[in-house]
Amino acid sequence: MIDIPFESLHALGLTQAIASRAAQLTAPEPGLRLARVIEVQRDCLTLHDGRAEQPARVLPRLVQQLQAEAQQLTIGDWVAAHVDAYGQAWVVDRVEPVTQIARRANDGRRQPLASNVDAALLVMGLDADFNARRMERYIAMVRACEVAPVVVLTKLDIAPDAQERIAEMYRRLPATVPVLPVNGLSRQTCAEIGPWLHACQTLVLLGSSGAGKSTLINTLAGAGQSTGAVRKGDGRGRHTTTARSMHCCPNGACIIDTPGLRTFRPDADAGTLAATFEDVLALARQCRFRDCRHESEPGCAVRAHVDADRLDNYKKLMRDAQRGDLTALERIEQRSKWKAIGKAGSQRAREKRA
Ligand SMILES: Nc1nc2c(ncn2[C@@H]2O[C@H](COP(=O)(O)OP(=O)(O)O)[C@@H](O)[C@H]2O)c(=O)[nH]1
Ligand SMILES: [Mg+2]
Ligand SMILES: [Zn+2]
Repeated sequence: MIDIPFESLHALGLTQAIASRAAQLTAPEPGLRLARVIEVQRDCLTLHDGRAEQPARVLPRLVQQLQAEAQQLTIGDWVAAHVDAYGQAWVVDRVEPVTQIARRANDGRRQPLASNVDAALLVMGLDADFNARRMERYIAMVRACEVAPVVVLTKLDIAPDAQERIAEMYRRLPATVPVLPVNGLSRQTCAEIGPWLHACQTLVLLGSSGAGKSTLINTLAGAGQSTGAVRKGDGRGRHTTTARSMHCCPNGACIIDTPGLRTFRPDADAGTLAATFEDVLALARQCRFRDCRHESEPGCAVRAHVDADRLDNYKKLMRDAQRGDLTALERIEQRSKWKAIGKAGSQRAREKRA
């Protein structure tokens, strides 16, 4: 049986759903405790079991088992751990995550970013970082993982084009996605993001490097007393930008900081991604033709109402996802086909010039 001190783990975001999954773990080791992964470094994890944090290693058997399932321990995971005779903590099993945000690496491998999160704060600067297409990809990525997106636009106080950019975001995104323009350095931001910071909620911050993620954490977690469960946001200074770490807010929410995330491919099939563009899907039902591709067909409700650049981005995401669905062999075939077309093209260009 695994020891689950619900009261002390509650501050780390333990929910009833996780607790009942944990109770079903059948690891044979005695003296197991439930703990949460609060920090991930290259080859070491930090766990918190409600009493203290502790560096831990992962049993090779578990590493292999997870690899076989294209999985990997990540920040926010709940694990069963025990301490050996030398005082070394070992992760022996993992509770299957309720949600997990993942992307696909360039080689096609699945890369988990954070587990057991309720909402994702998608952080983007209103300065040169601003890019509506990238924000739409973030939204698609987290919605495909059944995590609620909250758009946080930082640097409201210093970006000269802030009002235009905020308006563009409102125009493009469906009304169901909250958009919060903030000055990440101001205490006022705690009140604006407050509704998403309930006790027992776990949030993850995603956005490119320099967007203001660590600044937000400092403002949200640093404002007030540390609960003692997880270190305060300003805990160890700069390392938070190179590794993933979890921080506690005064009102009980847990926030996960991640290093810069700029380019990525969502880990979802085209159908799932399409569903995250709810405005496009809803309007598509009103197109005159049932198989409308929203290109030049007459009576297209999507083209009439959706921002043109948003629609282009939607189509691009669908193409990318379909490419992602191909097998490795199909991808090679497709690449050589494109190569051949490219070659023929430059041949023609040469002939033209000659
Ligand atoms: N004026 C202003 N500066 C900000 C704001 N948010 C972040 N910054 C600054 O932008 C820089 C990068 O922020 P940081 O939180 O380290 O970005 P991260 O890489 O996403 O963690 C820092 O110098 C912050 O002080 C904001 O809302 N207003
Ligand atoms: Mg940072
Ligand atoms: Zn259409």
